Amino acid sequence: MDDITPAFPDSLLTALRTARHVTVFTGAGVSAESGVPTFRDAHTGLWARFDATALATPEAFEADPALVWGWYEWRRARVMRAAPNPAHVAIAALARHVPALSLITQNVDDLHERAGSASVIHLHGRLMQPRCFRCDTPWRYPVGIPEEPEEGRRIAPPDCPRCAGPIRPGVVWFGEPLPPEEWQRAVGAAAGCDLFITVGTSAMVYPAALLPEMAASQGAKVLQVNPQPTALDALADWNMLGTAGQVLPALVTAAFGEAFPTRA
Ligand code: BJW
Ligand code: ZN
Repeated sequence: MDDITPAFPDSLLTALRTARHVTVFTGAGVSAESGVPTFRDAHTGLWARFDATALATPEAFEADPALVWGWYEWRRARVMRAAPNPAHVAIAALARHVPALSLITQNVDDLHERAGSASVIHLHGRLMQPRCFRCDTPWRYPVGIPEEPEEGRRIAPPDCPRCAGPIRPGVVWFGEPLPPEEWQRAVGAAAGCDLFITVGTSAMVYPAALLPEMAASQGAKVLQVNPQPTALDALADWNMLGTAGQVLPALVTAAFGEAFPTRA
């Protein structure tokens, strides 16, 4: 097998070893190697096959709740069958090596938590925490992993036990505000860190995409981990071109000597 261990500049390793507060900011790319599709990657991204405006807005849910609920049930079934990958594991491990680590994710899956990360800031909500579309009452899924419905299957959402309104996925759709407490925590983590690591995001969705700029403007160094160029290339002090599952475990090993199981 080819040696794909990336080489890291000394300046990056020093920045990581001496950082007092590291903030990690993740997007869909961190879960790609777990088999969870990204949004904007050509061919494999969700938006290559589905129309965002027909699925990820409150208007879309009002117009066709069963289409939207069915799509999220398909995604929930996939996430529940997925496992954290070496990138999630390395981020959880990094928290044990630095004095303080904040983890901000745009992802609605729970793979960071399942890898052992605590206090994850979920900017775009959580797939596993649905609530009523009308009265906001939280709703619980039945226990167990659902059958994976075929793509595009309509499934009527459950009724709210309190007001009989439709239950909606617990995610933030376009045009909706981010959860205010999570946003405030994210702004604090960006402004207060000395190293900001952005992983697997195209940085095209706002206001989340402002966070790397906020960190840089407060003096933090910025590391980007992504196999493709993004809007953040010019801002980042280091661009590690590679997948999260390759780069992050190798980085933690290079900086702190913690070894990770190699993949078959
Ligand atoms: C790998 C990899 C591997 C692949 N390893 N990497 C300013 C200007 C213009 C527009 C706006 C603006 N401010 C707000 C807006 C509107 C809008 C917006 O940003 N639109 C833009 C698209 C232009 N924003 C909003 O509407 C937000 N709300 C808002 O602003 O509210 C204001 C308000 C205030 C008060 C009252 C009312 C309103 C809400 C945004 C919500 C976004 N929601 C989604 C869907 C969530 C639910 C769901 O999951 O279905 O969140 S959209 C989607 O994009 C999802 C993601 O979290 C988000 C970001 O995507 P991400 O993670 O970057 O994924 P990709 O696919 O784009 O990129 C993947 C990357 O991984 C790529 O770079 C790959 O190369 C890389 N990769 N494999 C490492 N193995
Ligand atoms: Zn209700």
